[in-house]
Amino acid sequence: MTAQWLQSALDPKGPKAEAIAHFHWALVTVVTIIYIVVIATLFYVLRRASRRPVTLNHDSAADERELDRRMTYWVSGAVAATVLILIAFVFVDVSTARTLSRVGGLKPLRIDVVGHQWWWEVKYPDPEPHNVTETANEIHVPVGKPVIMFVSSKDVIHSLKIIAMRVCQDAIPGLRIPCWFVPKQVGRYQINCAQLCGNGHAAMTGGFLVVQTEDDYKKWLKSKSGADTSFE
Ligand SMILES: [Cu+2]
Repeated sequence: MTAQWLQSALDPKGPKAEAIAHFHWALVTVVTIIYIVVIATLFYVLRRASRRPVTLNHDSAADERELDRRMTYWVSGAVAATVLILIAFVFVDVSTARTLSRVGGLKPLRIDVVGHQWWWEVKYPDPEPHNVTETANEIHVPVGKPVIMFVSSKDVIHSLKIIAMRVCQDAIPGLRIPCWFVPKQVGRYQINCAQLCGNGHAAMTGGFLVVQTEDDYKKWLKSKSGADTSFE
């Protein structure tokens, strides 16, 4: 299994990533429609103005009043439409934020991820110390299960970024910051560091999130620790 050579933020592999992708496409769609309407109106007005015969009495008081009336009408309409669109976006924004803050499940898999110059340390905690599993640069998770990662750093500020899951969490020394995702598709997804963390920063793209079937995940965890891999 190889990693995708192109990491796309528009190719979501989990519900959190999907919520952000939907928000993105809603914004792009509305903004594109507004752009087309504005440009079409501009061309319409230019065309109309160029065809209108030049009259010498256009500055009469009656014409002025009519122009003022029309301008007030159009500007008021445009302002009202803008306010309505902005209010609609506030609702979409809040609903997306609610989706992002909700942990998808009561019993998520808990993983500790610690940034180092220049690699990721991954720990699978277990009440039995001898069952704690540790890996370097590979986060293995079962498909369809919610995962909470507690992100930290040993040295400088790093940022754990998994584009396919829309995870981007700063790793800060002294803090253990939770972030979550639910992987929806088996695969191997690149991990990046999104904070310039020293001259080996580029090497931190060597990490991968490996999403496996539950059986494969259990086999992998067992091969690493010999532990009972039930986390439900
Ligand atoms: Cu880094």
